[in-house]
Parts: sequence; structure tokens; C-alpha cells
Amino acid sequence: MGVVNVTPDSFSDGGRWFEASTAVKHGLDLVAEGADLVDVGGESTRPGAARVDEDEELRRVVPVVRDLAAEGVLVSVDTMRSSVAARAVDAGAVLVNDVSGGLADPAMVPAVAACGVPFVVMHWRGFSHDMNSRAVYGDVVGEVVAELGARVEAVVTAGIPPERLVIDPGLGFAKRAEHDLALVAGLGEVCALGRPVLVAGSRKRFLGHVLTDVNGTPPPAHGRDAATAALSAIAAYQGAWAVRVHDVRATADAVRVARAVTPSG
Ligand code: PMM
Repeated sequence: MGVVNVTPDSFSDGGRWFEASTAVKHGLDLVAEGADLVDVGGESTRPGAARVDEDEELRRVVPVVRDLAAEGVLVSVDTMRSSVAARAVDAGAVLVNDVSGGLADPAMVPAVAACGVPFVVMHWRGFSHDMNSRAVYGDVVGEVVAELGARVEAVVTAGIPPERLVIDPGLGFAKRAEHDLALVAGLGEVCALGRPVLVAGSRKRFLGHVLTDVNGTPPPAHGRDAATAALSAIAAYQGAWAVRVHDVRATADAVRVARAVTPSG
């Protein structure tokens, strides 16, 4: 899954694809580099980010989804708003990726149930503006698995069939670097929930933390793509269904290597 952030302020690529035509071109480039899906989002969720208003999110997302879908690209829409999800599906999106797992907007789960598309349920403890204060765990893998499992049950009860759900441990969301790394190591336990697993660690802070130089300075976000490819291989090897990344080429190769060495059965 390649990322197209149609935002002025995403932490790793903010502003680069803010014009619709540039965003569409970027999505097509990601497909040419090996992406099977392109995730289009119009709201930054970086730690501390304020929310974008609904009209602006629609203005950013819908034309890009429409133009990419018209080119035959499989598009997912990254949104916490039911209105944006519904309009994006009308414009051709085939999957709704909600980092709040339907918690931010009570109309989201019924809207996705009505649209009939798959839904990504991510582990989420609250909006970005203060999520770092919620990064408190005793056993991070156990707690994330339990909270995700409960969320899946709630979403199924609210009308989306289990076979249409994808789950995501939510790397970087209400998590510190050590939590993210423990979740990557424990990905098998997330996979054991029995739904396809999406892993989205591309360029995130925990990779910067791993790569700090002798002065303790992390590389900038765009200097974390080799680390992202390594993460993609680890996730694929452990059974992830998809990895969401900004730099597709390196990850596509990494995933192919992981597949080639994954024991069959
Ligand atoms: N992270 C970001 C945005 N969307 N979607 C899912 N399912 N999982 C994530 O972890 C996730 C996401 C934030 O990253 P970005 O600013 O690099 O897009």
C-alpha cells in the first residue's frame, strides 16, 4: 500500500503532494513502483496535529480518489469521517482506512457497512493532539491485541461482516518507540486475531529512534526508507497482509524477499 498524503503538514511528506494533479501523478508512480493499493488521505495524524475541517478534507481527497480510480488504481481512503469515506467510495475507493477504527465518528461503521467495502480497524486510543499521554502500557502486545479484538467485535456487532475487516496495530499512535518495537516483534499475536493485518510503520519516529547518530539525533523522515524496507520484510515474514509505505520501490523488493524465504504452509 503506497501513501499519498494530500496534506500540507504530514510529518514525513507534508506539502509534497498537496495539489490534486501532483497527488494523482504520485499515486500512479507508486503503482508503477509496485504498489497494489494507494491510500489517499487529507488529514495529518502526526502527533500533536489539529483536525482539518470536513469541507477541506473532502476538497483534498475526493478528486484524487476519483482520478486514480478512473486510471484503474485500487484506492483506499484514509479518513476518520463517515462523510469523506462515503464520498470517496462513490468516487471509486475500494477500502476505508480509519485510524480510529470507527471511534472518531459514530456514523462511520454504519456508513461503511452500507457501502459494502472492507474496513481497516486500527488500534487507537484517542486523537493526535494528546495521544502521547495515552502511551501507557504494562504489556503492550497483550493490551493492543485485547483492545483490537474488542474493537473488531464491536464493529462486527454494528454491521460490518468479519470477512471485510483488516486490523492494524497502529504503530506510533499512543505508543512510544519501545511499544512500537515490541508490537513488531509480537506481530504474530496480532495476526492470531484471525484477520488480515496491515502494518504502517513507514518513516515513523520509532525507526528514527533506532537510527539515531552518536549525538542522539535521528535522521529526517525521508532518511528512514531503508529502515522502512527492513520493517516491511519483517512484517511480511511474520504474516502481515499489507504494509503501508511512502517509498514503494524498496519495500516491494523487501516484501518479495520475505515471501521467497517464508516457509510454505
Ligand atoms: N498511520 C498514519 C496514517 N494512516 N493508517 C493506518 N491504517 N495505520 C497507520 O499506522 C497509519 C495510517 C500516519 O502516517 P503518515 O503521516 O506517514 O501517513
